[in-house]
Amino acid sequence: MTSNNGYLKNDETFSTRAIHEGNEPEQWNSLAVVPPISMATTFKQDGPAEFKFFEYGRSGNPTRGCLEKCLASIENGKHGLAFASGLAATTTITHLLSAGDHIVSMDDLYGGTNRYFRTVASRMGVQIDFIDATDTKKVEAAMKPNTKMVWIETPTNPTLKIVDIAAVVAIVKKKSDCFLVVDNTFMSPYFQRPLDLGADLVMSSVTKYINGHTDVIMGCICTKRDDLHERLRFLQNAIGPVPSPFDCYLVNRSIKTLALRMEKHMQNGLAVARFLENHPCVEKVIHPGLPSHPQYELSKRQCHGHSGMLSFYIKGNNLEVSKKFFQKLKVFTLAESLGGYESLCELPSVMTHASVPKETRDKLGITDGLIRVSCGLEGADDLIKDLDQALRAVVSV
Ligand code: P1T
Repeated sequence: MTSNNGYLKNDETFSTRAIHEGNEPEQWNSLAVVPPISMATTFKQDGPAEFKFFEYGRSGNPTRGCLEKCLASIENGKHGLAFASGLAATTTITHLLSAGDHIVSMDDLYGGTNRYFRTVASRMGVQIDFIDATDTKKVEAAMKPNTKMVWIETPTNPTLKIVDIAAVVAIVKKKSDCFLVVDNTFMSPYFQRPLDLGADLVMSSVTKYINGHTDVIMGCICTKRDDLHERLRFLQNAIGPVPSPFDCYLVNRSIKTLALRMEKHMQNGLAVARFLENHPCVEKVIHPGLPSHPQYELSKRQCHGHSGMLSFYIKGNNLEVSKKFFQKLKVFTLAESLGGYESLCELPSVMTHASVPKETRDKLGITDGLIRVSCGLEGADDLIKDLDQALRAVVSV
């Protein structure tokens, strides 16, 4: 399947790999076409410390093994690791560092990642600078002799800024003891594959598009690098934030339809964004697939398309108007999270990004009038009608 609209051509084998990699029937005595859910927490050993495949459920599990292989393949990686949440994956990556090391990260990040770096990792003796990585000169300027990790999120949550991944790769590669992580949650590997652009690690909140059914919390890390993988697999077992075999089964099942879902998320997201851009009750729409987005051309160069995410400023730009707007919605649900089959919207300033310091929120434009929208898989016309009636009910034109 290829994306249209002039984006980077997509990989025709994506769905084939999503369906077959790690799912080979020959790996089971039963020749099961669908990987069985293996709930065992431990595995019989031939002799003390002698085992063929698995030892103990935290260090490895057959159902998780299938999923990790499949995740690695759809990210064009060599290795994949699954975690109990996106933040568990983030925490584990940060454990690659030691006290005294320095991280270059972004001012515009998912609120939970910002909170983790600022209030948890910083207390372990790791120094972190939060910069505007959309200006790659600022990334270069922030690098210090002890910088060991650069962490970017693109598009950013919730203001959908785009970072030039290849340009940041070029900066990080100048320092042999530093690695680059890209949080790919908003795009899914269907629309953006940072490892192909030279990133060392790609991290995703699987909770979002990859699972897509709003019923699993999970994270993953994929890489082409053997050294980083070996250390991360050690940390996955040594720290212990692993997902349940049942959740691994559900996610492996969801990945089979990822390409189809993403194409529809893109269609709906663009239809809604174009509609809102001309709406009298809307001040401004942010969607990287609109020519009005400042990084429209960059997104075409580095992505294969766009997800169902957009943000907009409601006229009036205040908490009272935003609150009333949410009450009027009938198809969209007011809730945190994104990337599921159902359409959601939320107010980042008091929900997903409430933990970000107010001065940072103000600088980034995360105001009480900024509404984040995750377009699901419903009919585009129904989504548009719902937003239109709610906007007209609360904003006088
Ligand atoms: O929720 P969890 O699976 O732990 O993933 C954390 C995370 C990491 N990175 C990004 C870009 C994210 O958006 C998230 C989670 N985000 C939400 C819950 C949200 O509503 O934005």
